[in-house]
Amino acid sequence: MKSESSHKSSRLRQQAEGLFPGGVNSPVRAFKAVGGESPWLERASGAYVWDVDGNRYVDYVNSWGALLLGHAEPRVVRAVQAAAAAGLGFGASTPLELELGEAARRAFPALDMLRFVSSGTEAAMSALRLARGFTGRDQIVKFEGCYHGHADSLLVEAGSGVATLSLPGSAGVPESVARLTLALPYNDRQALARVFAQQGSRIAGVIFEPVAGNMGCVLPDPDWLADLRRLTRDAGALLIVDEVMTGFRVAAGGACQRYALRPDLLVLGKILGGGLPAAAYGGRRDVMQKVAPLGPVYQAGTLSGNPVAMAAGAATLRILAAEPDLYRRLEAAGQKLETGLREAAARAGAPVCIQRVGAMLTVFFTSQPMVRDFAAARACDTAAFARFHRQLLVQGVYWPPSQFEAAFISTAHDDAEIELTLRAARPALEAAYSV
Ligand code: HOZ
Repeated sequence: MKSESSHKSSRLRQQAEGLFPGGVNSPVRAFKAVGGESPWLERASGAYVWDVDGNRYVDYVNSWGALLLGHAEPRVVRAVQAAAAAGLGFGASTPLELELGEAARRAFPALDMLRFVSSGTEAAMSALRLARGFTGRDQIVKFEGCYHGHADSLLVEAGSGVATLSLPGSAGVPESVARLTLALPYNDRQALARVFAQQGSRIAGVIFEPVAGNMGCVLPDPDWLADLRRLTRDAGALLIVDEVMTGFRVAAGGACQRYALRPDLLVLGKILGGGLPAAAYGGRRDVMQKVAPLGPVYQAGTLSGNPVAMAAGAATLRILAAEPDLYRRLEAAGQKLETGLREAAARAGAPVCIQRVGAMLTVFFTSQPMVRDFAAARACDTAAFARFHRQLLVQGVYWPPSQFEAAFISTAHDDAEIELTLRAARPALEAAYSV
């Protein structure tokens, strides 16, 4: 149980409110959707984070999924220290880029070539520009509730913070830009077929999360995945798989491996950077050869391939490659958490729908048997989720502060942490529906 102290956190929050919009540098962490006060964190180790008031929490945010090996993994930290000591950045090529690039390509055979950037937003935005530059077409298709960062074209019917704050999109995105993005319901084969029948020849690319994590964890229908590949290929449009969340998480080779997907372009981030800001886009050689300086599609970045971030990513991928048993352990931990949460919900009489792929999971507060799309996710009882979240936090469990985000398990989440979570979950599930 966490102590009642939140004195320093409160003081910092007040100071931050005058400095940062909403007191934060990214919206979901303001806890607007769950209420209560967000703890200010100052250190972390393994499965735990500590706030500035000395309270400890089992962490299921894990830097929004970036930390598959848990916080401050010693081998990753050592690699970062060595790289930092050798120079924080050069704005020039370094051998570490090759090491991480080759490791990414081994995991994702669809990556004939890739380009490093600094964030998932940048990677997805660049992949779209490339799809448009390669095909000479303007129209993009995305799916409601999927989130691909905050580039203008992608803030249409988006998940994550946009869904958390119940926004239809974002102010500042010109209507003329938004009109070039078609948002279809996730998993809807008819809607997809209709759009391709009507305007397939105008579509540059289709971008999607192969397991959605930004409307909560929503699994793909295998037939829909097959349609995506077939329809894009037949129409000469590019299939862009956004594996920022799922890459290296749902399998060593991400959702591409798990669902046998062969995209034209792939977007990676989070685990790729081992906890530091690194992301990438890549894919078919003929497409990537259009990127500057080889081709006419321009994209650049001072911090792209930053050696400290490359070192963190390379150390992480080295560990993943050396420990193939790691995904079996993650699956077992995910299974234990899911089963325990189901039992706790049944005992508490709390109607929930729990969806999981490997080490990512969401507890949807709904009596629907399955959440297949954004409409179903949005129909969940977000007030019940908020009560669940607040109770978990009081008991020392830091769950993602939105119904529309996935919880992430790391290899540092052992039996002790899962059991602590399940002990906290029982009263939290009871509290969820007791008003
Ligand atoms: N969009 C990220 C989660 N899917 C970050 C959320 C935040 O920190 O506000």
